[in-house]
Amino acid sequence: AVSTEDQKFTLQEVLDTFKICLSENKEVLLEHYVAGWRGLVRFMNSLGSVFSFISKDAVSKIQILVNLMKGEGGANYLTIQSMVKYEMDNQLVDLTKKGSFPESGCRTLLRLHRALRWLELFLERLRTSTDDSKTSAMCSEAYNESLAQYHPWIIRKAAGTAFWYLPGRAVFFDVMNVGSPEQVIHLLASGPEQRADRFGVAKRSAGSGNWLDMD
Ligand code: 1PX
Repeated sequence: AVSTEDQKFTLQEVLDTFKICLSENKEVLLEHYVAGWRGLVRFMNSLGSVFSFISKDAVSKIQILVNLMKGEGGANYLTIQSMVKYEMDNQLVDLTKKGSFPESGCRTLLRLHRALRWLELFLERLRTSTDDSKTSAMCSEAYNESLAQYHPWIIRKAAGTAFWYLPGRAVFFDVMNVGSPEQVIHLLASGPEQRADRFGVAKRSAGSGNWLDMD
């Protein structure tokens, strides 16, 4: 049975949660970032159990951040900026290869954030797609342009297999729970370009010099 809580749950709320991440002085509040991610995981879980190996990884990374926020040094994990400063100042990050700090906040957030880049690309394709567009194709194109670059062959293979089981476009629109396809498209159109403009941030370039490409 679907609980009332599940019924209230819409993509709009998740987007709003991510929007309020940005503090007045343009820092990113981790509490809301984590809450936004929890919302995404719920969406993913509603799409079926084939994706559970993907959502499990997201959940464990969310948990790493939550533990750091609740831990001894928790006060340093208020924003992404304070987290980076704290972990860098105290040499709590492996800067090149996996080493003593496989669960640093920096490394964990970087992986989650690369996944958000995938989502951004995927939702943009979904928004501009037509009735006969295949979600599996949109998903793997978005994946190849983002996350795949950081995944070893075996993970890419597993992800590619999972994409075959993605529900169709109509199910995605439905699951978002924001109304008609037109309303979904409208919501998705208030996307990253507009946000970037509003905050005076230049649009990220796909090429080098992108912080998502760090280790
Ligand atoms: C209404 C539509 C909403 C749909 C929401 C979907 C949210 C997607 C969230 C994807 C989260 C994936 C997190 C992956 C983080 C990651 O890159 N982890 C790898 C590296 O971590 P490590 O600690 O080992 O360095 C890790 O190896 C990954 C393992 C799992 C496989 C990840 C495949 C990612 C495919 C992304 C597309 C997801 C499609 C979901 C169906 C909608």
